[in-house]
Amino acid sequence: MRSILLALAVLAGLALCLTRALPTPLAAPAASLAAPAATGFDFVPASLTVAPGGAAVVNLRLRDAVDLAAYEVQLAFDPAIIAVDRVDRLVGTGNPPPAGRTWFSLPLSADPNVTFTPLAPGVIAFGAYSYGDAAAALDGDVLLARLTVHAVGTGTSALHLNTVLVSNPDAQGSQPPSTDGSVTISGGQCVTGTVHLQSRSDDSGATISSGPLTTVTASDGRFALCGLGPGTYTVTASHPSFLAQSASNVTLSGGVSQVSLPGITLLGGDIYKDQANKINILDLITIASVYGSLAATRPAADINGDGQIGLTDLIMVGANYNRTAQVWGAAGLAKRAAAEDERQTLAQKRAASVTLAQPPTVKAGEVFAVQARVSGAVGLAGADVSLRFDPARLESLGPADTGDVWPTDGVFVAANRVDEAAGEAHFAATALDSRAASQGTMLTLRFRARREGPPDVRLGQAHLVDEEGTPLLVNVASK
Ligand SMILES: [Ca+2]
Repeated sequence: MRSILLALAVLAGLALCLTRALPTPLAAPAASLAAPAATGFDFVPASLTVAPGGAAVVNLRLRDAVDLAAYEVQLAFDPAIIAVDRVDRLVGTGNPPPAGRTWFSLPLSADPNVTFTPLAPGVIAFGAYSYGDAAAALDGDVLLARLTVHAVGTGTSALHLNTVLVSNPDAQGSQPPSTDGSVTISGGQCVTGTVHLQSRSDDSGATISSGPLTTVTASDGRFALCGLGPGTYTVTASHPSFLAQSASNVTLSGGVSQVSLPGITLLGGDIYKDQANKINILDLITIASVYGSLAATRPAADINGDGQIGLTDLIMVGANYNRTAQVWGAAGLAKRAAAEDERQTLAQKRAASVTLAQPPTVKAGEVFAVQARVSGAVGLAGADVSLRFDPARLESLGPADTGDVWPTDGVFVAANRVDEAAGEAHFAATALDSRAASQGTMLTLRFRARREGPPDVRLGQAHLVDEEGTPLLVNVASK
């Protein structure tokens, strides 16, 4: 029975998917079905003000959802006043994501920039669906999506849902009411500045907020938080994968149109948002659990935004380990950036060498070790190394031991696996809030020879990075 219900739920998702491009209202639910109830859709914040040319984010919410497994809406707005840049799914992406169901965005697209379906000027469709354990469908107030909009004119545009449809896991649909939101484009006083995101080349998507006002950074990190009146404000810059920074006592006096804050860099690695507001063991465990996956598995874990959860992301957590949310423009950051420039220059000048140390030949039954060593790795903070061996020739005696290049009690191993059948060992580690030594042993693997001869273990790949995730140049020698 469960499998039939699952199939129905998947079909419901597909049906939503197929109807998404049609500008006609979505199929009405069958009246005889016991539809899931919900108080209705609304926008959070309900209204917001954006400066001319500025951008902002607003969330779509479903209040008092019951067994929510899918939804789709058509949103209407005034295209002379605002444009919608993207719609990011929030439902099913919590920290941690809800267990038991897998959520997908509608429209389904391999292109991460396709986040909604344009139906007409000022009308778009989007949604999400899920499959999995029916008991894990969502209840209560659910944030469904984050809309990024930017100003194209002035005035007030309503955010109005033309049509809505929600479904439970049994494909029973309903059409809860909705409350309009609004976006006003107007002048007023502004706080401006630049927020960079550590390890990212694109600084867009950081949220700048003060009280009910929010905006987001452009790709060069610039923002203008407008619509403020004279007064004293706290301004906070935040991002799902980064430590927030806050400036208190930002004062706007009458007659001043704009106050500029110093440029800042948010530190990456705060993937698992908890009360601690600190990069800690929860972040390390989170990234280890999805290490090597595509970003879609856990979007917040793709700190540098390259679509993969890899060494650069791991190193952000390691390098910023134990750091907490910061005061805006904390003095240490500027120094860190200057030191980083110097280190990068050094790293580019000198290539590190990675070598494997192994006996030239072994006897059948002999137990021996193979070490992956590094030298000349100035600024080394993390490594992702794979070794290959012939499983017909060698039997692995287990995952790697961590070598002496890592700080004592200051290393976290995110991946340490041996695939005996494939003849591959994979190891990834980061130093915690410190650097590794520039030379030493990264890892040691032990084998038992199945027959006499050279063990012939080879280096598959060796990626080394510094504390900023910048790759070190690596020369590889196989012996
Ligand atoms: Ca990444």
